[in-house]
Amino acid sequence: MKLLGGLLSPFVMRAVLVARLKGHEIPVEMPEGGLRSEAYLRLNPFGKMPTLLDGDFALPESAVIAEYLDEVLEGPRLLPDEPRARARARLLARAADLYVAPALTPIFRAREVPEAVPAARESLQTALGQVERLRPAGAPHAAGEHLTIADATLMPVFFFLDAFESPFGTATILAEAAPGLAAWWKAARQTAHGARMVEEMGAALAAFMAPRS
Ligand SMILES: N[C@@H](CCC(=O)N[C@@H](CS)C(=O)NCC(=O)O)C(=O)O
Repeated sequence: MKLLGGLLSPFVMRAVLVARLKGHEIPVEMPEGGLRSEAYLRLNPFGKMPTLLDGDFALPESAVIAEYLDEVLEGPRLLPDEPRARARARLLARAADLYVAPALTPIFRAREVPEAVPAARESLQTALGQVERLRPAGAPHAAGEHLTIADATLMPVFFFLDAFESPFGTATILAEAAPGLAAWWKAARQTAHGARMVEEMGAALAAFMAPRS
């Protein structure tokens, strides 16, 4: 098995974390020829990362990859058996995909389109407040009592809230709009998997930001 993509992508890191939380390492590499090559588009017609390769089976879309890995890899289940707990884990992950991550995109692109940042900060505040309302108050993990795919989805997205605190105040928005989530993230980034992820994504972000000669 391998993942095509790079570790700076929160979508790639979601799949990596699902595997790690189940006790597995999946190698990650950029596709030869890039995301727009004919060869890659045959595996993933969206031209986005990640794509999971499992033998001759190519699977795009990180949310689907996360559930597939949960099913095929040995280890603790990250989608609970109980239907309501399973639905809540999926709901938190979906809210991150549909509302939180898109609010961060204009902040990531602030150098090109600075005028989009104020609206993005507002959308981020709204989205984080909405996700906070979906969580059981005081839950130790993203969606409740147990680690689920929601943790693997939210952790890489929240890396960027810390990374963009200066100059965009994104960690402050989290602390003010969603104090419960802020407490969850503070604990999550101190776990072994969280600290490793922060280090890897930090290195990837520094490389991405470095001036190219
Ligand atoms: N819905 C997709 C989103 C993947 C996505 O947007 N990946 C970005 C990196 S964070 C990407 O590949 N961007 C490259 C591009 O669009 O050219 C998933 O969950 O896998």
